[in-house]
Amino acid sequence: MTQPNDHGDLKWGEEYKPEWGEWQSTVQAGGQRDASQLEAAKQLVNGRIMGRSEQMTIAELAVKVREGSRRHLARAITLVESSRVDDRAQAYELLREFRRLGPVGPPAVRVGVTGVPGAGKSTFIDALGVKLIEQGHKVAVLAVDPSSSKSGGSVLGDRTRMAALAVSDNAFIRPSPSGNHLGGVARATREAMLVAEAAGYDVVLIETVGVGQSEVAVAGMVDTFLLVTLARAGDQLQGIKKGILEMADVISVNKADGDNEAASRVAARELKSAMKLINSAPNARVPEVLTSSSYTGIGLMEVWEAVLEHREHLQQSGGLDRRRAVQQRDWMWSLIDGTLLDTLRQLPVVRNRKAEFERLVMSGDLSAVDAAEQVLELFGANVPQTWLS
Ligand SMILES: Nc1nc2c(ncn2[C@@H]2O[C@H](COP(=O)(O)OP(=O)(O)OP(=O)(O)O)[C@@H](O)[C@H]2O)c(=O)[nH]1
Ligand SMILES: [Mg+2]
Repeated sequence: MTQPNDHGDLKWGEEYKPEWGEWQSTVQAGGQRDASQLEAAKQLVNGRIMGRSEQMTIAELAVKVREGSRRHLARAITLVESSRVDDRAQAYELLREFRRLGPVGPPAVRVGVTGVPGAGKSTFIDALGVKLIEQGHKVAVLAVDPSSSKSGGSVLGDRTRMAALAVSDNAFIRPSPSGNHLGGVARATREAMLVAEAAGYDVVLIETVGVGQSEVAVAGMVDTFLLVTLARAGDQLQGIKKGILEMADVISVNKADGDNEAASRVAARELKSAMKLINSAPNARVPEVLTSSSYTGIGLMEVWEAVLEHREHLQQSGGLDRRRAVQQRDWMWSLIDGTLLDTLRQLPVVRNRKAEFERLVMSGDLSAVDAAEQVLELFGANVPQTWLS
């Protein structure tokens, strides 16, 4: 007999590699999964995640994570990153369990770190992270980079660029989950953040690529957005979309060392003036613009102070609670959107006829409106009866 929570019951999905969706729906050819299978799935953590020799329930896994076991933390994050149907059900159960157990401490400080490739984000996080650990913090480093699965470079890069942090017991570094679908990568990172916080990590730093869309996703998870930029002429405005400048809560002109030091200060001053123009509304908070070097360490803690000040300001004004409330609301909708879309696209009746519909629309034999209507009718007639459980 296979494990009750094994994937074997999902015959139609076995060789199917999701093209768009990151996590598979709970739909299968004949309808929904058996209720007893679902219950079993919630109880014993998938052997594939835990290793066959260790059997443990989701509730036990939650306790181990909260006790600070790194091995269980890594397993729990592997679970939430998985896109398999059975893993998704367990991942949501794990998050429910954390919620039932209540917070481990005050809310973690969540910071998004963005900037063009090569701006020095990883090196900055490494150097800053070591200092924060010296202050007694536990630091989790996560990443949102939907391109990382294509290049494969970022995994290697993060591990080697964060060498000092990587050896610390109070740091946990997780490269971007793979997948070229931003929604799925962002979902996995958000859930990994919740797992790390349950394990007592009180600082979460999320590195992202600085090209636009990923920042919007990360802004939906963090309290403060830090933009790491460079002094090289025009760099601070080139390559960084204006929208990202508008999102930044704190900016640091990085690599302010050696020959670059003076130019960095000039660039910071110029950027400060530019930011005043961008945030010209009477009560707008103009982001702090500082300089930093991960090589000399100069300016790192000042940047961190500015991050904390921004957060403090948010907290005082009630903005932090509001921001987090809005993030919860948006998370709900992104779970609904993502699940609906993935379910629709993975529904066998839709998948089997996808090519046919596309051909008819492209040849002009069927209008886009009529085709959409028919696909949605197929969906309506075959909706599953369970979703996230
Ligand atoms: N001079 C100087 N060089 C730095 C500093 N920080 C990083 N670098 C160098 O800049 C290069 C890129 O650093 P990373 O930390 O990998 O930059 P990143 O922004 O994380 O890059 P991606 O993850 O590829 O987007 C590396 O060669 C670093 O050694 C710094 O403070 N001063
Ligand atoms: Mg990096």
